[in-house]
Amino acid sequence: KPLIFSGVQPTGNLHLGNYLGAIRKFVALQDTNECIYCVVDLHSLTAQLVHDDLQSQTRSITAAFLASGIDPKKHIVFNQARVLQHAELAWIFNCVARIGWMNRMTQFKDKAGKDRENASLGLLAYPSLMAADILLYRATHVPVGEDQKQHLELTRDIAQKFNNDFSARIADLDIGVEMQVGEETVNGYFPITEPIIGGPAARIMSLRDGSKKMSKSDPSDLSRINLTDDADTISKKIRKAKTDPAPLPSELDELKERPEAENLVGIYAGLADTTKEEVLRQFAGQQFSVFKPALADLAVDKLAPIAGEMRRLMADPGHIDAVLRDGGDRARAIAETTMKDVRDIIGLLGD
Ligand code: AQP
Repeated sequence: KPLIFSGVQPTGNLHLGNYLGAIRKFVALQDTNECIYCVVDLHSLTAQLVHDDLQSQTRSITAAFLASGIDPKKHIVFNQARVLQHAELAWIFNCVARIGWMNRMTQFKDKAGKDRENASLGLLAYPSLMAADILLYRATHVPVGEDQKQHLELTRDIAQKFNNDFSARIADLDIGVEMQVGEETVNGYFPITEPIIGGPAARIMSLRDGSKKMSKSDPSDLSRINLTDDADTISKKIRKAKTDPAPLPSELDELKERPEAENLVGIYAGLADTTKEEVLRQFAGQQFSVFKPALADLAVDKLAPIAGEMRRLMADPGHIDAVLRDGGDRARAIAETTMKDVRDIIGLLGD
């Protein structure tokens, strides 16, 4: 049975990339699947240990989940730090994964920059914790933006190595499940999780530079549209977004050398829930002086209700905390069942 898991870090204001690349998919998947959505606060310590307002940022991401339409009664919404088993399984995965695997991660290289020796050990081990988040619930599918593809591949490698290394023990305990790995049918404990990536908004780029992804940590606020921006700010940022003087073409191929233009078309398609091709059919031959105001209207239309609902929810932090506490209790029950098996498989004495 499919089980969906995904997480978002409380590292700053959520932006349109987080919304279109991840949160909107979370909402769409909840109608037909069991879902677990997590505010991954432990992950946020990897790049920066001391935060001014981690608690409020954790609540704000939760508010964004709820305001976007995630139902915390039907599904599980919680913050990672409440369920200690995430850290426990991450430690075990640190011992499954190889340093070479971590060293190859492009996110680590980007975030550590030139001074790698000074990056936190947590930043290097980030994908182990991410694998633990997912596999603790034996999740089968993970909706994420394209930037997380490599980490998801590593999660699959960790699951496969664990299943292999402990295959005899898993068979002895009779707690494995049959699964298809490539051509082979194998018996394993952890599923080989599938990423859900794709659509026109899998990688939204900065509004100032079409070669950089839209990111919470970009120093320029003009580079991103925050979920909490008001209508004037959204319109201003789209008006100032970098473009080129040519009108929009009718074929997607013709946008290949125009990353900023393609990005705006992708944003429009993501917000309108359509394809880039369809957007070009509608706007072919139009100048940005026509397209940008249409995009701004659409963005305000879609985002203003979410921002309003987030404000309403943030005025009652007690309610948000209650949602996280309830979700944490339900997540912990599943997580502990997995950890009992994992301790047994490895041979760690526990209760
Ligand atoms: N630009 C993007 N386009 C599409 N999807 C994106 N995501 C992030 N940026 C884009 C997806 O949002 C989810 C949550 O991201 P995260 O906060 O856990 O981590 P991140 O990828 O590190 O996000 P940021 O905004 O870029 O933060 P910083 O600046 O702190 O690194 C993930 O599914 C991600 O793919």
